[in-house]
Amino acid sequence: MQTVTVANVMCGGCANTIETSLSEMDGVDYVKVNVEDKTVTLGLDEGVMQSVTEKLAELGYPVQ
Ligand SMILES: [Cu+2]
Repeated sequence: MQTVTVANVMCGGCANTIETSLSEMDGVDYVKVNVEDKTVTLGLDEGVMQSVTEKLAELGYPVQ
């Protein structure tokens, strides 16, 4: 598991968007957003972090 801090997470809707989008990606085994801390905890296969980072930016929640 690894945790990243992301910008712009404001509410449960943001959390849903992130969790739904990332969990559909290949190699993402676990994704949990903490709205209060603006963090995303991830369980990823090797080498998937780059595409997850790109997806988060695309969704409007860039990794800090
Ligand atoms: Cu929101």
